[in-house]
Amino acid sequence: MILIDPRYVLLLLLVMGGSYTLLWAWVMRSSRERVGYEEITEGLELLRRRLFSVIVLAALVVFLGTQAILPYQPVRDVTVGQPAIVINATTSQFAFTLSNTTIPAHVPVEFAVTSLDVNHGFGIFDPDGRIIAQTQSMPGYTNRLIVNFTRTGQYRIHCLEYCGVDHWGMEAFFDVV
Ligand SMILES: [Cu+2]
Repeated sequence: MILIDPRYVLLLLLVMGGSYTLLWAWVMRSSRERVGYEEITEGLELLRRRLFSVIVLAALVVFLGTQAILPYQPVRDVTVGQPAIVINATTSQFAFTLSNTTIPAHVPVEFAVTSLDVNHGFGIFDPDGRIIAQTQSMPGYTNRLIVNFTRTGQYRIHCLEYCGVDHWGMEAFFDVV
């Protein structure tokens, strides 16, 4: 798994934002001069068409070149097995209700997830805070999420679908023993 330090992301955003601001400052400064329309567009049409071709070609190469390394198939090939226990998980604004909050490790566990009101997310985070499984929680429908916990500890469930004003605080905990 690739984890990027959030400080590098912030630095990247600052560099991008700074470059963009400088570019617009330059555009604002240079827009004071009056130049004829033809003078500006002359030669630009050809450049624009060539650039467009290069971008389309590059996108096509990246799209086709990365088909063989897409991570979906290895995930689809994994078989978790018949669940040993079923945990009923019900969501409502803004809480999770679990039929059991102490869950055994090393056996397939099924979460039967449904909602009493609107759509919610059901994301399971391991003791290090990394998401390991998720599904949607929908009214009138039960989604079955089967997980085999290989580590003991306290896990957290967090809503991953914006469901209202207190969405940010919608979480629950369970222990894998
Ligand atoms: Cu939510």
